[in-house]
Amino acid sequence: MRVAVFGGDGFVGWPTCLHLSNAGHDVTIVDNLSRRRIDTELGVQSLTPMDSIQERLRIWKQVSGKTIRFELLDIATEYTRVKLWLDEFRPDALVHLAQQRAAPYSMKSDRLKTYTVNNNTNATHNLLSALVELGLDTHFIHLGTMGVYGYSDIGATIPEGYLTVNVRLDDGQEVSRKILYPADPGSVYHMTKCMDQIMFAFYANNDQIRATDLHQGIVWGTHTDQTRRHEQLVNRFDYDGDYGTVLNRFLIQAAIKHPLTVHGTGGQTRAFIHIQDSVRCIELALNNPPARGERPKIFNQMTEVFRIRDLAKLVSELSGVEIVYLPNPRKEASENDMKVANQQFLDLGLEPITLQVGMLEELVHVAGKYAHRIDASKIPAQSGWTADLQSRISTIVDFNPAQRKV
Ligand code: USQ
Repeated sequence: MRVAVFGGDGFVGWPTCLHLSNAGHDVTIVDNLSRRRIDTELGVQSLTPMDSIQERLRIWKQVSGKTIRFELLDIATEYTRVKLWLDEFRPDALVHLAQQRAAPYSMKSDRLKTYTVNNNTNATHNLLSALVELGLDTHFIHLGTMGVYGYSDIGATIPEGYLTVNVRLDDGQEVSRKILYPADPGSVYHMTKCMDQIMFAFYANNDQIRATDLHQGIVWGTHTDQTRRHEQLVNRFDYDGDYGTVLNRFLIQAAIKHPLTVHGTGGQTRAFIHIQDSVRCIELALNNPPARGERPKIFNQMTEVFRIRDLAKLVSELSGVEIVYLPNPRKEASENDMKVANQQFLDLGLEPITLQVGMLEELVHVAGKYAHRIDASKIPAQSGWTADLQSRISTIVDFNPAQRKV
């Protein structure tokens, strides 16, 4: 298939491109390289050393014999170029990952809230609008988030996108309807993913766009089968207070004997998935598109559920590093339970990598290997969800032993 991967230079995008190229698809990356710009803005860098996108693609060609093309394009602001490019490339499928994906970054300031909304919603809408205008029947695969559901415990398993509700009609009869699960975003970033869902529903209904929305949990891990093939194909790994996700942060903290930074009680329960499974799921979605006229297909792209303090305990037991419970800079429930349906991917053959199996490898072969590149001053969370919570940030930074030594 001809596949366009928008955001193919990012953490999920890069291994997705290699995975799909390896599977024989004709892949082109479209990216504005904004993730690299944000690293510079925040004064941070990936734990793993990353080459330029052109160099990465040169190495991929050398290692695999396969070509992945690259187009430097900002799909959120350059609508006309996006349309011209789509008209020329005419992909069978597109994978849309070209969005600002960090919740803390999206809550840092009014400027970054606005940037996140403008970038994420315009990116999605520009692609949808161009497909309709060009009359392309491209399968639109979007990386969404588990966070669209919120994390409140209602005592029922979170379904895959749609909730069955019974509606009492005016004449007293009851009918059953499937509706989009009520959106309950926990950050401006998550809010944009909720808005994406509405756009897919509208364009699937109005223009028969074939859309798949992948509600992904927190990704952990670094390597996939393809990124392992050469040192210069390595994936990025974020550990800073804005872009680092919780388990990857705990792993590098363990590697440098930095206390594991649990926010609040650590009673927050979240869904997780390994990066290798993430790219497999995208391929499964690619091979199983919805029919024209069907409502958007929604998958829960996650494999395991953990409470944050239990994750910290696991990493602590493995590494001997202590846990610290810090004031939570986020506005989120301090304790929640969560059960999530993910049968669709299991039925399609996904065999999940479990944390118990994969974590040790990460700790030794990634966090340990690159520990010399860690800047401990970038570890503390820097973004409060409200002005009140922002005032706790100095407590978090002061609490941080690594920071105290500086
Ligand atoms: N947390 C800690 N200590 C830390 C970092 C985080 O206790 O040092 C806690 C947070 O307070 C939160 C939980 O861990 O309760 C998860 O935080 P996270 O930074 O790992 O994940 P999150 O901000 O939710 O966002 C990440 C990705 C996002 C994706 C989302 C999936 O950045 O792109 O959509 O995970 S989900 O969480 O299921 O919505």
